[in-house]
Amino acid sequence: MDDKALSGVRILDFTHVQSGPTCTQLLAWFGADVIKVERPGEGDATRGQLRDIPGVDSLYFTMLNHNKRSVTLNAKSRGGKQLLESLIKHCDVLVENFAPGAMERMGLTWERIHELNPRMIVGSVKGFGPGRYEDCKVYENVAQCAGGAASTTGFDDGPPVVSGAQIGDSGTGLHLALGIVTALYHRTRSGRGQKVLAPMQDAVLNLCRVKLRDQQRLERAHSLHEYPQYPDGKFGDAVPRAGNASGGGQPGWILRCKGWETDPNAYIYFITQAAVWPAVCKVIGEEEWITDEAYATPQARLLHLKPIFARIEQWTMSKTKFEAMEILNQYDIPCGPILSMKEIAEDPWLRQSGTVVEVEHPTRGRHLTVGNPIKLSDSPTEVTRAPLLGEHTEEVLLELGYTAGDMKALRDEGAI
Ligand code: CAO
Repeated sequence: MDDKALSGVRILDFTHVQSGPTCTQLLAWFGADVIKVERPGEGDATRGQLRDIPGVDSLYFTMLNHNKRSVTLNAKSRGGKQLLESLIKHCDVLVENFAPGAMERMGLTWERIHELNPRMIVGSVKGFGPGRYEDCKVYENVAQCAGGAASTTGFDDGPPVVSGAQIGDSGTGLHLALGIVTALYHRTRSGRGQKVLAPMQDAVLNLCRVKLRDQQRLERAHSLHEYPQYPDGKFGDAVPRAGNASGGGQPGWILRCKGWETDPNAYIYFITQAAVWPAVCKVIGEEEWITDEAYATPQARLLHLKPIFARIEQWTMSKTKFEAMEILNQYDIPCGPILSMKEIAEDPWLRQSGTVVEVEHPTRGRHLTVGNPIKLSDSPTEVTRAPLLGEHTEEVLLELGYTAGDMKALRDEGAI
């Protein structure tokens, strides 16, 4: 018996690019039957973007669409519209991330969908929620900028910086997935579907929550003592960029390790957690700092973070990042190596946990992917390859009751 957590849940996946597909991929990993609807001929634009092998679906597409089925359907043709309506009646959830107004232009208003299937949950990603930008198209970095991430990332003397972590796209997809399973749970009591909206700006802001905390602290105190601007620099009226400072009350910084001159990732993140301050002093050979008034308390240390980290760095530069990790972990000193993508791809433990997975694909061969980072003890994830364009059109139409003759007519019309 298929006892996956979401088995039996059918998702009409009308998503493209990254944000929406992240959400439906997660739902597929939890066991939902995800039917991805794509335009005949071209499909999701990412199939052809950033291609590394000519004529083969890109890694961009294959890494965001695992465990799904693909149906091609022209939503603007007569037959395609009918098929879409059958799918709406057949499925529990519709997920989409089209530009604002695109669903309505296809005739798929919330009212129409709800009329066809009152139990249907409709999950949407949009760039912005209601307001001055609600009609705008949005990509990842726009969301990072509008959600407060860019203005608070980077160094004080440089421009705003966007993060390599796709918090706008994949971050919003995660938020939407939670909204959808919550609505599914609610439906078990109410019997009705509802709309779930995850705007990208809001999702990024949610992930930047601590910066809004700091904005209010700044307004009260005109200074933020754990920020690198303290005690020498000036604070303005908005939260400044904090470089590599730790986001919380435990001061941290990125320090060079042995080999940094040639290896761009020979660095370690080092946190001077108060509880292990004596151990830090012992490791770096500054035991007098344990009792010296200038260093003994977390409050006093905030005035000297730069020289403290410079001294710790003298020590980390004498070790590789992995040697430093090994020593520091013996003392429970929180730290982490700066891992390159190459190191992550080769990491045996991430492979063992199923977070880095090798998948066989019929046209590209074997490729690496990020598996399900959320582990359910009774519903383990088996990562399967992304579908080829329209690979399951016939299979799904047969399930919907379409005959071979119906399918021929739809094909002749260009609807599938
Ligand atoms: N059959 C027929 N038409 C289809 C179709 C199908 N199966 N699938 C899509 N289309 C049509 C849509 O109906 C739309 O047509 P209209 O413009 O005539 O209404 C058209 O394809 C294009 O859709 P789009 O405007 O969403 O696509 P785009 O490439 O121009 O914009 C994006 C992409 C991402 C900027 C936009 O979709 C968007 O802002 N989405 C919401 C925010 C979001 O998710 N952003 C994250 C993207 S990942 O970085």
